[in-house]
Amino acid sequence: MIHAKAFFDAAGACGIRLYSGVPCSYLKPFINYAINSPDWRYVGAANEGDAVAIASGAELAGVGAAVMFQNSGLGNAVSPLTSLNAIFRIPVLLIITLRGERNGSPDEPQHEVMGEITTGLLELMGIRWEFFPTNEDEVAPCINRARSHSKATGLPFALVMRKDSVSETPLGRQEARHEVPAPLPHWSSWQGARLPRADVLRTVQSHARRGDVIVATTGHTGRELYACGDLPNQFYMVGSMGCASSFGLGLALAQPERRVIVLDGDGAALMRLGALPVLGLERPRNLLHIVLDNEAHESTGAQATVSASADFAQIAAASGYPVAIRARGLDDIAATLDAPSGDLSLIHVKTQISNGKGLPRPSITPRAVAARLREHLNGAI
Ligand SMILES: Cc1ncc(C[n+]2csc(CCOP(=O)(O)OP(=O)(O)O)c2C)c(N)n1
Repeated sequence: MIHAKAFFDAAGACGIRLYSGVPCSYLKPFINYAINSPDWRYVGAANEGDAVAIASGAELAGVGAAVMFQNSGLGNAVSPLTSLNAIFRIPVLLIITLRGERNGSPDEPQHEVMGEITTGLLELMGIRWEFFPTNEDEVAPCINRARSHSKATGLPFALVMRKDSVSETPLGRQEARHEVPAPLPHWSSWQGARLPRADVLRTVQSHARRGDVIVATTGHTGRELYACGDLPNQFYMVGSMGCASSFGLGLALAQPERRVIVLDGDGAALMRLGALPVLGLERPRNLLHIVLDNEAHESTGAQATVSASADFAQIAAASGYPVAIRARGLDDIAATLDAPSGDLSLIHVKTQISNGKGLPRPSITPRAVAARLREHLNGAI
């Protein structure tokens, strides 16, 4: 058994400063230590996939990051692990508990199947793993092996944590960080026009500042942004649907002086709606979240989403975003982008459905997109 401090200190020496995750009873002392300690940043995520995306954003922006969760949530993380980390080559350190270990101490029935397949599932995804160290002398060598592998391959590395690996750390006092948000005025019907998505994207490009980063959600939005003009500060999230805002959160926390603009879809935002209260609590002043709401999964044939009856600005306000705007036209979007100092903001904009015919797919590979964005993030703001 090790003390959490031994791990955090050794990981800190390798540049790991941000942790995100979802609790597990096996992880309790480890997460408690992260929450208690002022030396490390812990971002509690709504689900394991969001935690992977948050850590990935931080990592791309130059802050080493680790993700911790129970193996029951590994399935929730498969989408970003396979279609974000693997293809863009964004390495994060994974700490995954092993509930239901075969031949381990008896565990509850819901862990039986995942306990059997956890390490096999990691191997299927091409993720190298080791057991989490249980002797303090093994901690630094184990983290060094993980980081060397990630450095050489650009891929995540997993440490699989068995029961009783970490000694007790009680949870300290957790301050309430924000007041309960005030609701927006009631929204009875949409007041603004439905804008062509390309016009919104061109407005964003032309009002973005030189150092800004633009993250575009899965499907037609990324393709249309690319068609409007391919730029090194743009990230086309071709997979990991729903992860754009969490990924943007990681970027924004890692580089608080740089503005991050997230272009989300209604389908994507709904898929991982739990991200909004996490952003609302973390409240990065440098993040602007724009939901392009065409009320459809346009990219897969324009099947309706449920967004016709969902008020994203109200959801954002109720989730703790200090600014939540219903855009009536392009001017509202331009004005928000031109405002001198920011606060976490969401703009809800209704867009037209297009058939997407003729939209190119980025010819630049995901690896090249990530590599040039790293360079942009290393440069001046
Ligand atoms: C996890 C996951 N489920 C489904 C898909 C298939 N898919 C790709 S884009 C898309 C629709 C996205 O809808 P929305 O965010 O509203 O954007 P739009 O297509 O309208 O631009 C879907 C369902 C996927 N890529 N990933």
